[in-house]
Amino acid sequence: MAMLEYRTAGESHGQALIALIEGLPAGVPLDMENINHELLRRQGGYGRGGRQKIEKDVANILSGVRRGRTIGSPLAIELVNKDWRIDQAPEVNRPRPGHADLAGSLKWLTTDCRETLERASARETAARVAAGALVKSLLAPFGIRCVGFVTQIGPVKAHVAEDRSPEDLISARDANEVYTPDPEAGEGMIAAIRKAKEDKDTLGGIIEVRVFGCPPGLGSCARYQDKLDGRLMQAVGSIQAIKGVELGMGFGVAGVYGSAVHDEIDYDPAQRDTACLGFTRRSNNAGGIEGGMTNGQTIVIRAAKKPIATLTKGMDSVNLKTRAPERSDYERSDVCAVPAASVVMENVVAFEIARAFLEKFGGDTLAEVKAAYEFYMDAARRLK
Ligand code: EPS
Repeated sequence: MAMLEYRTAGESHGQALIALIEGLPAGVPLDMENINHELLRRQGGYGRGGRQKIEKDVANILSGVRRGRTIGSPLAIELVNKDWRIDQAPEVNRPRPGHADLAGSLKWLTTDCRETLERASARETAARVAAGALVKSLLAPFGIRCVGFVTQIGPVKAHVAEDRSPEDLISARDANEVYTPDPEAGEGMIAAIRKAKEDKDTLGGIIEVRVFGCPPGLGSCARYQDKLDGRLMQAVGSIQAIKGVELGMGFGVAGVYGSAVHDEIDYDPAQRDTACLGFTRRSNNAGGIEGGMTNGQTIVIRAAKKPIATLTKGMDSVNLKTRAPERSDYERSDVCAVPAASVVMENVVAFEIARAFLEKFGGDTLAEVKAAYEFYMDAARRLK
């Protein structure tokens, strides 16, 4: 039986984007409304550019589904590009510092950066969002929820308390255009993006995803490849423009005593039937993962996104054809895509959690997955 996996294909101005998902059990009811809602959120957020006015991303499921439920076969999703013009699009010979332009042109032995940028473009993230949003339907029956939001844009930082519920985070996040649950910081973030636009510049930021309701034991300490922290870091680090990823206290662990880092353990019988099985913590600096395995606490993962490499005012570069110094090329782009990146990260994380979930509880049908989950949770509660 296939492990849960996905692949994407498609160029920014190609015919379509494709996500191919393998390894989903049969019987998972799809929530098309939610998939399309996530695609719409990815297209939005203050600071986006002109492309999003052209496209209306809607998931077209080509295979793997009958009457709204998975049937255990490979599932293909298509997102049609309205702006399909890859053959007509002009050459780009003056690479943008920070983009894949120069590295890709040297790799594929071409002076036309378009051959690289078409695939490197963050438009590919639409396919990743579709795949992640789709597998959330597998996680939902087990009470697992992923919530992504923005915690910083440029110099403006949000304050988001650790104990906020998923419902509260989602409603606060969805109430503003920069997808942050801190409305005051949101105003400052919008002002910072406006200023960057005036300055013909771009802005990055920090995004965070919290995963609620994960049972203990996803991932493994037995093989390095299976460690869930490493896998989440790879998945999140592979999102376009991400330059740093941290779990829980992250880089903050380096400068203080162990007693200020590690999360002390209590037992509360009232929480025996929740994901933590009653083993509560006084803090969550580990971000829900110890030894590469979930420990029943909320997973907290953060990523730093660099500012978009396409600046209206350009940056100093070199013409690949003549080697003469010139300003970098300008392609239509965004001033700030940090809100969109929070949607991408939420769904990318959801896919990794679903993959780890099926590694532990997998079966051919959702009914078998449920039985395995219930068996494990019951055994863990009785553990003596
Ligand atoms: C994007 C689509 C792209 C860019 C952006 C993200 O569309 P176009 O190039 O036609 O404007 O707006 O891509 C980049 C930031 C990049 O560096 O390539 C999208 O759908 O997210």
